Amino acid sequence: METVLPLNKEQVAATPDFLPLEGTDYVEFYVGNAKQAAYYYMSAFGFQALAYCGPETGNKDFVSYAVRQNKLTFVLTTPLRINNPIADHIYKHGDGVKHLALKVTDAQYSWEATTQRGAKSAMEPKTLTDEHGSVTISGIHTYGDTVHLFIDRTQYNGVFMPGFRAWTNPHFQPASTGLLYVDHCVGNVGWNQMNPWVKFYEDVMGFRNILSFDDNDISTEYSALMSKVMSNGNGYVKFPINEPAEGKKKSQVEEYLEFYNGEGVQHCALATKDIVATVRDLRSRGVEFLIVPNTYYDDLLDRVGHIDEDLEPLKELGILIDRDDEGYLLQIFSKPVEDRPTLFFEIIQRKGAKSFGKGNFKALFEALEREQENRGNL
Ligand code: TYF
Ligand code: FE
Repeated sequence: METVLPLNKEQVAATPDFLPLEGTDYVEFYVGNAKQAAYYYMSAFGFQALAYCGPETGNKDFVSYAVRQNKLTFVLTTPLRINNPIADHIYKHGDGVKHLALKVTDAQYSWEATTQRGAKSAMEPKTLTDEHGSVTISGIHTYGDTVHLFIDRTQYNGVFMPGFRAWTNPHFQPASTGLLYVDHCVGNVGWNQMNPWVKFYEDVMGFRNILSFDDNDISTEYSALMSKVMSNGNGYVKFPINEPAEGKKKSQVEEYLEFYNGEGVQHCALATKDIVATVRDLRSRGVEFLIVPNTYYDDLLDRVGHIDEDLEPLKELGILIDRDDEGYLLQIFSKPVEDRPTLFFEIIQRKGAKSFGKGNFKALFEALEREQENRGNL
């Protein structure tokens, strides 16, 4: 059963938020080839070159490219030598998300408040300085080898961060695809690990469980999972947590855990104001999406009622629609962006709805199972 646990405005106001977060600062991926990954996110997803660090900037062990589109910043990092933690991460997981960096106004306090509540430190607070000011960073471990960084850039006016130099290529400036910001990032955790991680986000980071899905909501014939959505106080940061559930065959979460060799980020949902234009653009640049059968659209309007968009383009592109009490949302899911069936992206446009597309789970997971089957992993 889907359970919505809304707190009213008074209850929210009465709950002191001990960890104020201003949103996602950036998402950092550890990848086998950062130069080519940066090119992929620029050419296929419409990011712009922003900043670079590597041997030329005094960094002997790894290279990072920061790319940006509106409020979205991705960092692609690759090791230059073996025997380094980035190389070990890639050896174990393949390409994937290492850092979900959160914007704060006090990285020292954020680290103290969370480690005092039981977080395992991943990085003690440190202040990096250059001619543009200073950035303070700290970090704590979350599920798997994933880390939350706290970034305070209130004293900084450079393009990204000390240690990086501005990076542009006047000859290659692909247009934006209209992606705006991170809507949510989902973690896949192991059997019976959802509730411990829910408790971690509650106790250590002051998040609330705003939505829960059990295996009856989220099971097709096979691809069962359970999920709880965690949100910070102001709702800018949302982390759903999935765990596998027993089904007829292998859960999609199990397939992920096997190929990622452990827990990690399953998908990041990227927001747009015009999903039809964004998805059409992404598709023409080579991004591949999961496709639902055309029959999905037969009774769609009976299910979701009136929507502002024409049905034809939604159908042509395979965009899914779902409604809740507050409005509706449009969403679509990419195929994995690596050869392993691990990380993928969701493109989402919210028109009032604050939910996560429960009405689409069946069609979506059946599409996913067809892919799983083609890979021989069902
Ligand atoms: O973020 C969510 O909860 C939705 C649901 O493979 C979802 O996007 C969960 C698992 C999945 C795709 C979507
Ligand atoms: Fe999602």
